[in-house]
This record gives sequence, C-alpha cells and structure tokens, in this order.
Amino acid sequence: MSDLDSILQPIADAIKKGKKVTFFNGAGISTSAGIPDFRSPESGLYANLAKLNLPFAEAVFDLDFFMENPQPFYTLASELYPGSFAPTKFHQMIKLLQDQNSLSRVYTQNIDTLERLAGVEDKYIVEAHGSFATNHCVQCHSEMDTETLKKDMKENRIPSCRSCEGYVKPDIVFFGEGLPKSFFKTWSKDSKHVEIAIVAGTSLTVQPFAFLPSEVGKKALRILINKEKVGDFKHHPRKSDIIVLNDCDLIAEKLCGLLGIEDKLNELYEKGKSKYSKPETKEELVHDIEEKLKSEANLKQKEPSEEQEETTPKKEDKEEEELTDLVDKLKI
Ligand code: CNA
Repeated sequence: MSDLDSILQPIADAIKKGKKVTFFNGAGISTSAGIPDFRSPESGLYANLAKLNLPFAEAVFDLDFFMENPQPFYTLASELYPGSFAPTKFHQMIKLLQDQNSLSRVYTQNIDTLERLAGVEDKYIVEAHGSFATNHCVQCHSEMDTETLKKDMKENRIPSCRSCEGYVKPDIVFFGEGLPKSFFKTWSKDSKHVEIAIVAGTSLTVQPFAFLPSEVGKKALRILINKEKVGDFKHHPRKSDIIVLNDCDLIAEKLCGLLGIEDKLNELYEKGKSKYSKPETKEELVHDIEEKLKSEANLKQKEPSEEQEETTPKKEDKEEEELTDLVDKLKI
C-alpha cells in the first residue's frame, strides 16, 4: 500500500461504513479541465490579466468596475464560458459518490458548472458564487436568456438589456454582491450534520465560503486536498484532520481505487472528455466528425412520423445547430 493510500484509507473506511461526504470545492478542482484558477502563481488568472489592462486584478470581477467597463469581464468570459470544458476526474468522483448514495452536498465556489455536467443532481449542488446559467441587467434587473447573451458575445457585443440598455451580467457573484439566499439557507441546515468534509482546490480566501470548514461539527472528519495548506487547516488544524497536499485528480483516482470504483471513474471521465472537450489533435477531430456522421445516419434511419414532425424541432434547425457546434470545435 502506498503512502497516499494509507493517508486516504480512513476516508474510504468512513464512506464504506455509510458516512456521507460534503464537498467544499474551489477553482483547483477544474484546473485540469483547462480552466485557470485565480491564485496559482504562474498559471492563475490573476497572474495573466495584463492583457486586460485592469487597475487591480480583482477588478475583472468587481461590480462597480463592471458598471463602468464590462469589456475585461467579457473578454475573460468568452474564454471561460461553459461548454467546451469537460468534467475532471474529481468531478466524476463526486458523481460516483452520488450514485452509491455517499453524497450529502456539494458547496462550490466554481462558476464553471462542471459538477452539473458530470451529472451531479441539482438537489446536491449549492453554487455559492452563482453560475453562468442565468443572466440579469445590472440596472433594471430584467432577465436575459442565455442564447441571446451568447449571441451578443459571439458577435463581439457587450450584452445589453433589451428594455433599458443597461449592461447584462451572468448571475455569477461579483465582489460587492451578496451570495445567493439558498447558500445561507442550505448551510444553516447542513452545518451541524456534516460527516465527512472534503475541502478541495481552494485557497479559502473568499468569505464567507472560506469559513465553512471551520463551522463543521467537531465529530466531522475534515480532509483538505490542495496544493498548499490553507485556511482553518493551516491556522487551526484539528487532530483528526487529513491534509493531502497533492493534485485533486490523483487523489480522486486513489480514493476511488480504495473504494473499488476506479474503473467506473475512468470510464465516466473518458466519456465526459469526448462529449465536451475541443479536439486537440487531428485524430480527435476526425473521431468527432465520424461520430457526427454516425449519429446523422442514425437520425436518417429514424425519420419522424408526421405527428412527431409537428412537435419536434425542425431537422434542418437541429443539423444547423450541430454544425455550428462542430465549427466551434474546429476553432482550435
Ligand atoms: P483560488 O484562490 O485560485 O485557489 C485555488 C487553489 O487551488 C490554490 O490554493 C491552488 O494551490 C489550488 N490548486 C490549483 N490547482 C490544483 C490542483 N490541480 N490540485 C489541487 N489543488 C490545486 O480559487 P478559489 O476557488 O479558492 O477562489 C474562489 C474564487 C475563484 C471563486 O469566486 C470562483 O468563482 C473563482 N474561480 C472559479 C473558477 C471556476 O469556476 N473554475 C475559475 C477561476 C476562479
């Protein structure tokens, strides 16, 4: 048994005994999907924002700054927008724990929706810092649907409100904004009942989220999976804490190995990768096109009946949509 396995064994044992896991996730669980975190010294967003000409790094997510100049946010958003990133092994581990009834809740600071894309159900997820799923005008608060927002972004326009012309912003929480009410409501119910707390890929610097691990009951088993010691694990460690300074995906592999679900993890991960990732090589591209042609051939075999034709979207529309997706993928 490797050193890592023996460090992780108590977690696997607790899960096998029926204890449930509550996750506290940060940007570090998504870096292997290709989404930079904020604070990693060389690869993080804050280290690479020079091109946006910001007065200070956090300005890109600052509400007052956005109201004056939304361009830097939208430049960044066009790079980070969900759709072309696949869930990581860590996300898929969460899904597997859900499937075996070992998941209690997922508190995430991430706005990339990768937990959802991995198949974690809505009832388990608390997106503490919001997500790109909905959008509102910062002036009159009218909602803008995501297709309209994406169309504006694609055509290099700052999405603006069709009623008052104010700037529209996806409902991710900026500095200067409050967290969703659901976050506080769910946490007030959950905090005393956490059995296993896995804190992963976060610098634990953004409040109030950063407080959560310190608020779990003394009987809870707390685990930090991160590249560095952070927050309560650094300043007020508990005797039973497990601290693993390592890569999130590697730890997901190891823990799933100890739980006997490593094959399932690899299978889910490969499936997710082929569904969401941009092709990186010619071979992957050819594979994507072959898959598309296969599914088109299947569609042709199952020509809809007249009755169905009235209710289902037009085939040409669907084909155009699929083709647009493919063209997006080709932009590598
Ligand atoms: P952060 O402050 O950038 O910290 C990330 C932490 O993860 C650091 O301590 C890193 O050392 C660690 N880390 C990075 N990669 C790995 C890895 N592969 N394995 C283990 N540890 C790793 O990010 P936080 O989430 O703590 O900060 C909160 C902000 C970041 C939230 O408001 C988010 O909205 C925001 N954010 C989200 C995303 C996303 O949705 N993917 C991306 C960038 C920023």
